[in-house]
Amino acid sequence: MAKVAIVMGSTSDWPTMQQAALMLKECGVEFEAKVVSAHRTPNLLVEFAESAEAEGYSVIIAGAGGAAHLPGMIAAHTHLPVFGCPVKSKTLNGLDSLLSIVQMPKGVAVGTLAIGEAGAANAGLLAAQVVALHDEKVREAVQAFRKKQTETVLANGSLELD
Ligand code: RP5
Repeated sequence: MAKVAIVMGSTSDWPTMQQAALMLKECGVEFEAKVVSAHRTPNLLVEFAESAEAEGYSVIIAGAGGAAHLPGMIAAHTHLPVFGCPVKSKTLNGLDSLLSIVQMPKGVAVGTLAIGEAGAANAGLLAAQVVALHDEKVREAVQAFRKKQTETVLANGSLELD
């Protein structure tokens, strides 16, 4: 089965990136999560990205905050699809992370998600949708998730005064 890698710049990103993991779990997609820092472990980044396909990964989700170079540098070293998650930073609320990830030069692609937990969850969902292209079980799980979500919204859509 296709496997997804979730990498992040620091253990401090895990509370955010966990949302990607939870979504992949919900969709029945196998994943592994690890810390790979663009600045603190640059050699590990190259090693990870260059061996990702041989390791069995089909999609890479990369989250980082601040000077968030991890997704772009991973994309520079692999042809696998990379989804970038801007983690909310303490000083600039993640706007720095977003701008660091989204402005890739033409020719090296990162699919950038929203800042914070919603973006990380959607990175998991997008990765599951990619895997679902060739996996019937994951396709059914993605559809079931969306159906349940719609039903929940419809069931709770009537509002009244407190
Ligand atoms: C980035 O620096 C990480 O992705 C993290 O969001 C940020 C802060 O890292 P820590 O100082 O919390 O380890 O590389």
